[in-house]
Amino acid sequence: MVYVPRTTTWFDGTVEKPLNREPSPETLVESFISDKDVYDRNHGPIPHINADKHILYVDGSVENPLEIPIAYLESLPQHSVVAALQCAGNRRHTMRTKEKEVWGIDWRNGAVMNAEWSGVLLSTVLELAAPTLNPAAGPAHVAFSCYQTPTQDDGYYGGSIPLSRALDPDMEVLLALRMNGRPLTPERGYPIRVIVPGVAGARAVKWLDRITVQKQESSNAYQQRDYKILPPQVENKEQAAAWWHQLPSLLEMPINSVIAYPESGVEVTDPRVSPLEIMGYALPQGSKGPVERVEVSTDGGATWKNAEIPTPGSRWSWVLWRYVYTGPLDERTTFLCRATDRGGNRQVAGGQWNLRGVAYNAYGELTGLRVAKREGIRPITVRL
Ligand SMILES: Nc1nc2c(c(=O)[nH]1)N[C@H]1C(S)=C(S)[C@@H](COP(=O)(O)O)O[C@H]1N2
Ligand SMILES: [Mo]
Repeated sequence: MVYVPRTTTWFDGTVEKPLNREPSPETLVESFISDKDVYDRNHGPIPHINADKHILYVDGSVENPLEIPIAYLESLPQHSVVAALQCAGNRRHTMRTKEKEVWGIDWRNGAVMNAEWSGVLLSTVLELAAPTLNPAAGPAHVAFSCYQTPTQDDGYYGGSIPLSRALDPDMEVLLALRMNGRPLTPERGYPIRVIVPGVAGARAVKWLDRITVQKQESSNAYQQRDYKILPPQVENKEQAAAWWHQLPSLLEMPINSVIAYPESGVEVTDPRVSPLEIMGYALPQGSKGPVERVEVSTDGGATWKNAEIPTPGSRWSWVLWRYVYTGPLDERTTFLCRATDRGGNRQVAGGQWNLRGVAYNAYGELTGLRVAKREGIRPITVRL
């Protein structure tokens, strides 16, 4: 095994208290491209890396193991993709409150961002390394590892995806050096992170040290014993222990949409006096984007009306949407939303409860609005 030097100059946070936060609902749906204020999801401290010293190792079942400096990656053909990055635990708060207690960070709707990522296609680097495994002939995976810091559940952070996806340029798996045209920040994985469009954020390994072609999935805890949909009868960690190895790792994320703003329970002006503008985002299923339609129902899902999608989405992006309501309103009025993507996937009513609270995609919901005596919350200005 290669020795991977630690290129961190200093760490932000600790293994015990990593940085985990999400933007406010207003900020979340402020613009189609998310920029400064985005969610942070960490299982350990944030390394601040010296990119001049950083080497990306490519090894395992390859003809040519590689040791690639960041500067060399900059010299390879660059590729850009607009893609959403979403934590598998996004919306966990809704699953917990609508269904039953779950175990994990209490993410609301904000563990997702949409950005333009640029760098080198993973398929380009794998071609240079020449994998000796044939995905058509048997199990084959590409594992991504970051050894800069231990994590809460393992000695490092890692994840993997099938080799077939990694080799397919059409899947646009990226070794990202930039976000929205600028070098990644330390929080986003500087100097290099993986972006796997359509796939749970857990595989988007930040501060990437090593890419390994191998028969098995990554042996890291976050591939093996987390980020999986446990069956509904599993209700505690002890029961989960017997299940992890039998279940598939989360890969593609499901079709989804939420109402982000306003939030349930706030005061608004009577919509008959001043139209109520509700807005949210919608995400396609895996590679089946873009989201082509978002609908809103005010009668429990009996009838649906189209929301407006001011900026059309792309294959891997989210869309932001808006719906203007001018009808009567009381605390029981409930708005539901559902998305449909190009592949024909449409969100359904119920979310599948699971102990880890991952991949929740029940209809988005807004309820409990109260008509303000004077003036309700002010509409926000959005650049859709
Ligand atoms: N090295 C490393 N990469 C990581 C993680 C981590 O803790 N360490 N967290 C993963 C998870 S679970 C998610 S959802 C995304 C979050 O990326 P962000 O912090 O840029 O939002 O990074 C992934 N990559
Ligand atoms: Mo995540």
